[in-house]
Amino acid sequence: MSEQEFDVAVVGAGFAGMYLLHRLRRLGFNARVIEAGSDVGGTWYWNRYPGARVDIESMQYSYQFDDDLQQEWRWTERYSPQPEILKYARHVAERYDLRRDIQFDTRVAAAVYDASSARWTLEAEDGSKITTRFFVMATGCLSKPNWPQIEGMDSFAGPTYHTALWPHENVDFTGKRVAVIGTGSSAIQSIPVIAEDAAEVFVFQRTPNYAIPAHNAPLDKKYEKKVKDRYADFRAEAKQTPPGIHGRFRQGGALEVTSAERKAEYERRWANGGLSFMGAYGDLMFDQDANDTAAGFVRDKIREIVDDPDVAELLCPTNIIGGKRLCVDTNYFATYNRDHVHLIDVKERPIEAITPDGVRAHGKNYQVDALIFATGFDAMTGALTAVDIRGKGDALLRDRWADGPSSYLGLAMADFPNLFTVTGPGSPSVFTNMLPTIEQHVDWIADCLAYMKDHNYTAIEATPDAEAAWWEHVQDSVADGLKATTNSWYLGANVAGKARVFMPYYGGFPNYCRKCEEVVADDYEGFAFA
Ligand code: NA7
Repeated sequence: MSEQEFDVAVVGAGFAGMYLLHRLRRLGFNARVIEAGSDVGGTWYWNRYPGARVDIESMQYSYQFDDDLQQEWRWTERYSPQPEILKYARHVAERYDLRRDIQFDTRVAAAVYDASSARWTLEAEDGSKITTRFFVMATGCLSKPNWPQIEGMDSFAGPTYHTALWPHENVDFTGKRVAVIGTGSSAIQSIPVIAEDAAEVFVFQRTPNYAIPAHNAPLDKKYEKKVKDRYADFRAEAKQTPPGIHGRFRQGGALEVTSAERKAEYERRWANGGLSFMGAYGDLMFDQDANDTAAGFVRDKIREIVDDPDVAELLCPTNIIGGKRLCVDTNYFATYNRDHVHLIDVKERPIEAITPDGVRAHGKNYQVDALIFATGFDAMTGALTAVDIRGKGDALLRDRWADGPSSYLGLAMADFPNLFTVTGPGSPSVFTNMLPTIEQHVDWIADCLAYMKDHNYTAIEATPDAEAAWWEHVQDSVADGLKATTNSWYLGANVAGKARVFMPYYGGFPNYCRKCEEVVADDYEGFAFA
């Protein structure tokens, strides 16, 4: 980074950083985006593993801030593959001439607040620095890869991959023996594609996952036209649903109907595919018996699809459905009917070691030519605590969050003035369609900075009371239901040593937006200006 001064520094050139830059420029701010990768795209820049695809329908997983953009852009598939989403991000960068204010290949290592000047100094890993009045971490919820702690981790002699750090060049598994560790969404998307070429695939499964078929297909042109003819209304309707996704969400209880009616409803949703499966009944995440009906339906589907009954049982999840993020698959379960795809259960007896030529489990060395970690992320907080962020009185964010994060609206933290987070812990983020959520956050932050400019304020900070009250509300939002009963990355349970605190806000997108609007209407209630 060159030694320059900016009004706003934004870390991350994913969809959040890109839109924020666009908004800030229009408001006349001198802004700089700093990005570790070599191009825009964030999640879609890094996660290039075979089969990577969004689990929200393409017509909804895009920006809506510019109607010309959303009318012009043509998606080709119902669920966009990673290369097409990256192409879209690049198109946006070019359309709004964003790259000239983005510094690529630069990873921010530290940020220090100086109270006397009310400015931040950001330092990159290469030692270069910039100073800025405002500092926004637009670093994403799932961006810090999680590597497991397994004996001999670095001993494998062949190529090692992480799904979240996939190489840019084509990786050819033709004729190779491949081990995949993990069975989350990334593994579920990539295993069927890898199995197309590989000679043998060994999947090491700790926890089986529920997956609903995507039924991906070329985007129906008639549907595209129908949506585009009323895109604004379509988007507005989506924002009224808890996840901010247009779809059918029913209010009734699963046990209020006969078992035949329930089965028919699940069959319709299975045939339609995707995440809307969980919208079948309003109590699936609140009532154990209701949840059991949906979970049992999916388990029966797995038993129908998978030929070998023992393998099918191993693939059947026993935890609640929806406790972990539901996966959306293409041929995942059927892939285990192929003779060269092997499932190794490592739940009771964990992987013993990574060896120079494979993976040792159950006392056996599974020899492979390539090793893939599909082991997820240090979610929600990982990218924020990876930077040495020091606020007032030298408060270090990483230490502050040692027992779990706390934030006002997922936007700002007490003692860290002029720092904003986009989709931070305490916001609905990962429970929603990320694109509209990102736009809502960015608009809120941009409007706030414009307000400060108008009022000649130089510093803003969340008050400790407002932050504590919001965080209590975030915890209350999951207190009654089943959501927090599963060991998931929402709880930090997937990272060794991480505090178990529920991080995203489960109160729904409409309630969250209302709260953000009320805060503004109330002269930024819960924030102190200087
Ligand atoms: P996930 O969903 O966090 O999945 C990671 C997987 O890796 C999961 O099955 C883990 O099992 C497994 N894992 C982690 N450590 C180990 C060890 N030591 N041994 C065996 N298995 C292990 O990450 P993804 O990248 O698939 O998806 C993340 C999100 O991206 C997803 O929710 C979508 O929103 C998109 P575990 O379940 O912890 O027992």
